[in-house]
Amino acid sequence: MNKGTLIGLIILIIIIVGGYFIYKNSNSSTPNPATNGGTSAPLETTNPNAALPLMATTTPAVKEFTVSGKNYSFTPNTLTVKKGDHVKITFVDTQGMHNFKIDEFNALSKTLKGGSQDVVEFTADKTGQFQYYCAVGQHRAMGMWGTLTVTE
Ligand SMILES: [Cu+2]
Repeated sequence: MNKGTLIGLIILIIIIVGGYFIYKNSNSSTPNPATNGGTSAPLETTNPNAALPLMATTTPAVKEFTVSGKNYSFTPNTLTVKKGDHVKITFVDTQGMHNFKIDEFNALSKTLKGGSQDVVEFTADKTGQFQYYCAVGQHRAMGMWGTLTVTE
């Protein structure tokens, strides 16, 4: 092997190695546009969040009911409100000694004699079905209860 072929071989190696790095760099640069596209995607997910404040602007409504009680039932025995409603119930006792109670909302009227009434107020801050009942004696077990449904 003479000097001429050795230099030629070195030049050839330089061209091959240099060509490899140029090829590799051009390859590794192609994923960059994809990652740029990926970083812009999370910006689009902020748009659904922008709609949430609109839903939160609904003003709490006042729902008023009159519920009458006698031995041993409530009329009506079902009430339905929406979550967040302020509920105002006028409990009218038409016969016997009764009250109106909902444990989950800490709602309790005075214990009344027939012919009197009391107002119970609370905010329906959770969804579900809740029992309202008379807490006097065994009246609840005797059927003096109803169902308050709080919807979303
Ligand atoms: Cu009762």
